[in-house]
Amino acid sequence: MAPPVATSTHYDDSSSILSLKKNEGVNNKGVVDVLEDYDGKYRFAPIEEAQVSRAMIKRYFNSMYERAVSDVVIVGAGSAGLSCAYHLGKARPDLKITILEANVAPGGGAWLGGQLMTPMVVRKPADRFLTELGVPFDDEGNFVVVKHAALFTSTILSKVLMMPNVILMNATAVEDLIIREDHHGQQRVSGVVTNWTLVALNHDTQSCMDPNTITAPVIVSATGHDGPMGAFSAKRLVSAGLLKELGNMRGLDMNRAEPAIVNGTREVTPGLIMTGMELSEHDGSNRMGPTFGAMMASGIKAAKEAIRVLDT
Ligand code: 48N
Repeated sequence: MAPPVATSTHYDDSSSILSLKKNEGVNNKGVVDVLEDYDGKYRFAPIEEAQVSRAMIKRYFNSMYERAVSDVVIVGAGSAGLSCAYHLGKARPDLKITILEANVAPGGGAWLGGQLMTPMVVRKPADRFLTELGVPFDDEGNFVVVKHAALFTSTILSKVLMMPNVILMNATAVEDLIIREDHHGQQRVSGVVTNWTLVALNHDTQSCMDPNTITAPVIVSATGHDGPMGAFSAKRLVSAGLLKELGNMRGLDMNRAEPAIVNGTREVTPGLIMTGMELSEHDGSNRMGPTFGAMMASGIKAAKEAIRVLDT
């Protein structure tokens, strides 16, 4: 008996498949018949569960398909990664920028100031970035204070997510780097290996769950210092033999740490730009503790470096 022939599935959202009659819930003026009445008569437009599922599936998996080849991948949506995405997305609206964030909640360590206290300190001149974003602050002379760190993070997150050329894939971990020889015979980072974070955290509880990939000419790594997934690329460069050893983050010294991170932001290996606190693990620079100006300025510098690398 001949094997069954696979039929291509054409998804048709017409009401013929769904139980809803076409235009059900539309009144005689062609307007969806809803009622925003908080006295017990609130009425939504009707919907089918399948419409909700398909609305999400179509958009998410279209973006996965489309971003399998990106122009810039930013690993980590903390203050450095988001500052990079903002500056890059604004300066180069032609670029397909894909942010990968292991946590469900992006933002990294920038939801709080220090020791769970909420105000965020930013040393001048990084306050100019806050002004550009429209984040209000108290001016204390050499530094400014944002009343709640979440005000900075939610503002930059909303601006980045509103950029048409930037997409964020949260709950998505980078598990490895794609490293191959370029036409000069040089080892070059050319993409990332990805998996759902919950899968990445459970590899030894299941049989093999292979990853996915995203290729791009430039990867910006902003995975922060220590922690379960922190300093990911720095550690991977060591195990791949592209970095002799980790510099390991040194003790707290605000005045040394912040300029070192900003000025050290660079393409640490062909195709990979490193920014934010991950650099302190790569280079062995000091930590700065609860001041965030260097993360913003380092992210902006990483964006400028990405444009330089793309344009060479
Ligand atoms: O906020 P972080 O950890 O990193 P940065 O560099 O953006 O900002 C650092 C800053 O919050 C500080 O640490 C402050 C200034 N303190 C300094 C100090 O002295 O202590 O964001 C990194 C993001 C996080 O959201 C991680 O979940 C994510 O990167 N991440 C990853 N995402 C995808 N794949 C991975 N492998 C991965 N590893 C980390």
